[in-house]
Amino acid sequence: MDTSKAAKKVAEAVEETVDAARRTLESTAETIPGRPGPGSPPADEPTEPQPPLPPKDDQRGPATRTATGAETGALQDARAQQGEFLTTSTGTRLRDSDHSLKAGRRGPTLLQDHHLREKITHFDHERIPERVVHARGAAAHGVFEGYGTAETVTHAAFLAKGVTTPVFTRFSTVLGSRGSADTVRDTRGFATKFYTAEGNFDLVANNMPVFFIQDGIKFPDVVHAAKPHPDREIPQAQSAHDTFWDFVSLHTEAQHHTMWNMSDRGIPRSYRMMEGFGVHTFRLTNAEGVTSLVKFHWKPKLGAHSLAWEEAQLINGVDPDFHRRDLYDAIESGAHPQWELGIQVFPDTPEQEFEGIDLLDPTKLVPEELAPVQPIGLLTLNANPRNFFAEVEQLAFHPGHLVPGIDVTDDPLLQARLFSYIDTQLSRLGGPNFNQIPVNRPHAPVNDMFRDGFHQHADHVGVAPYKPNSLDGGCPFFAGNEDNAFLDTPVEIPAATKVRENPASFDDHFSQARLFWQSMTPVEKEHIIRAYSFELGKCYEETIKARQLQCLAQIDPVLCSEVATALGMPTPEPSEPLADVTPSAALSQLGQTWPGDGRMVGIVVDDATDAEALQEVRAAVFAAGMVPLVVAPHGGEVAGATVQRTFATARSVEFDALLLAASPVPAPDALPARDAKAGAGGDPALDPRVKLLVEECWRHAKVLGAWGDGATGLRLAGTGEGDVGVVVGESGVDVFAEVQELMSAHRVWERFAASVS
Ligand code: HDE
Repeated sequence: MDTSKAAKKVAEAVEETVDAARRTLESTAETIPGRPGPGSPPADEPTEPQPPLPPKDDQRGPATRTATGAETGALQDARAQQGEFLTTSTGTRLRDSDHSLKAGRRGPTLLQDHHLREKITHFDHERIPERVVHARGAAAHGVFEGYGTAETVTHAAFLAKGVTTPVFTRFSTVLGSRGSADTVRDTRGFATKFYTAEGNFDLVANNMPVFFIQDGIKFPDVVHAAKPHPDREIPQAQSAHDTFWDFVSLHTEAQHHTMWNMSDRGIPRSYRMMEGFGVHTFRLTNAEGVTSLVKFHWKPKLGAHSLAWEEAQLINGVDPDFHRRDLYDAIESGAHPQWELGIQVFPDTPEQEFEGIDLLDPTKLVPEELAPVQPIGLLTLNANPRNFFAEVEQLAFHPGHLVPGIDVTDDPLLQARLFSYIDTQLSRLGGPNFNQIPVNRPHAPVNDMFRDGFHQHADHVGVAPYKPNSLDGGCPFFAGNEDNAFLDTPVEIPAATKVRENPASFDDHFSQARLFWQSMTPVEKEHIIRAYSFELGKCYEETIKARQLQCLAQIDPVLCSEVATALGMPTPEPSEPLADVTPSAALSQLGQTWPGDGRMVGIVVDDATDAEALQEVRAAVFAAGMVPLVVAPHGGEVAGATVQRTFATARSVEFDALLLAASPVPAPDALPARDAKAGAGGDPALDPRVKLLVEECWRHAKVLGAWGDGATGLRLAGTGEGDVGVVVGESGVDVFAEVQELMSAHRVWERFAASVS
């Protein structure tokens, strides 16, 4: 029997079950994000040819522009596959792609099999080099609207009031390979390409406002130290290893950024819940030609929030794609994430300092209390990509993609970046024409005189791609001020001697690390102590730990002694007096309330759960802009709803809050041999996996709620009414209303006891 006959038999056998399952799915699950295609598939292989299915509603591709920026008027799917039939890459229809051309059924394959050769050759070359850093990431399309408030400092057209600009934003980790886990402790990238009418502007930012090094020439060093060891190529995507701590303890300018990585900022809850920082100081020019120095900030409408460390570690195993999924699911479910773009503005003085802070030193931030962040526009991410490789992998940023009104400064870190980003695309994207890849194409007319090269998509005309020329009528012409040309701001450089040296102000390596520590709340300080203790505890060499402890002594005695105790090492004394700093409350992530858009709420049910009540709660969760995930003893349909997770497949880390509508007795698969999470059992009245869900949610300071039999479930799991962050009531809808309110603080912070102040 050949495979298609075998497949047919399988399809017939499952037809009935599939039909029933599909009916349930369609009735109850259509608003749960994550469906792989625009519709449910039939049980057997379709037999009638049809054009390619459209993408899902939440997806969009890059604008259909030419390689030179012209609007084509083509439909979005113009670049997608065409026609009803399988073809070669040159459009010839094929009747078979499963069998190679052979000399007889059992004979050798013939060299003349052009289709086999084309298919295998293309496959052999499908991979391109991953990004040398920031290899792991996810991106989404969106729109940016200017508030007009930046007009006093810049004439950049896209920042003018009411101007909307299409954007594509990519978030990333720094250290891991392309397939590494999302929730590792690391800095995150936050890079946005604005397709403005004046050319592309790339704001290539991070979720931390400072960087490890002050001069870009050291970038290969810090990256080599932080990446896996070159001999055994471990550990993947993390800083908890000797080479990282060797570098940052010897190279003390890295201590401030390291402190951010060890704080909760290193393990964000979601890409949607991260701040973004341009890090460097930029120079803006307004319509009158007056310049200002600024730092860019992204402020998430959902607030900046983090995972608990244990939660992050569990997620890396349970769902290594957690941040990707979160972003895509949120956009698919209509919870479009938003950030305000803001600037801190400083006078452009020859010293390039503000309140004694050197604005050219990328290891320093300017506290918001000294220079408030002024909102200048709103970013909304509203569509997922349609093709990850075409859009996200081939996306190429460059801090030198600037538009009139925005210029760089002499920050020596930024200066090296201005070289690096174009250079890296040459090997990653295979040649100099990467800006012609659809996702990188500007929406402004392109009239460069770059010609030829690998993968040239433009069909340039004319005979004189040089200047000056007369054969092409002197075209293209230079633009002047009145034509909105980009101006390299004429900044005066004082008479200087060529040196390989830093300004003296760059020698302060500890004061802002101390400022950050002093600005944290007690619970955030506990997390920092734990992170240093964990990471240094993973180092092999005592010398490296001792050296880093000496750095911590320079930052804070409590931090240093707590970490030293955890490492079982003596607490060193600081070698210099500690800096006298004023804390910045804006650096803490606690203390406010935020919307819960796109958060996941687990609802534990069993076969006795009241279907109507469950339906009401699900509706209330949807109405709150969140996603209800039904967790049941078995898959299929329970209490009239489609089950998204079973006790075997669920893990607490997927949920922001947990509701119990039932107190399920152990399900038949609650056997340690079948599901190790079932452990040694426990109370025979409650499924041990449900107990684990409750315990972990409690431990990670998540809100718990219960009604009806659920109250018994909570009690059997060791908590209940009266406990902090636990809501028990008569009706599910009322319970959820209270749960939602508690969730707005992100966590039940009171559950985390702090021993430091
Ligand atoms: Fe990058 N960085 N970087 N970087 N960076 C890259 O460019 C580099 C730095 C940042 O989603 C690379 O296309 C140097 C600071 C982001 O595609 C590369 C230096 C900040 C991304 C590169 C820095 C960043 C990158 C790797 C020190 C925050 C991901 C692949 C002088 C302001 C962009 C690529 C994306 C990517 C070089 C330091 C942010 C090699 C030499 C500081 C968000 O060109």
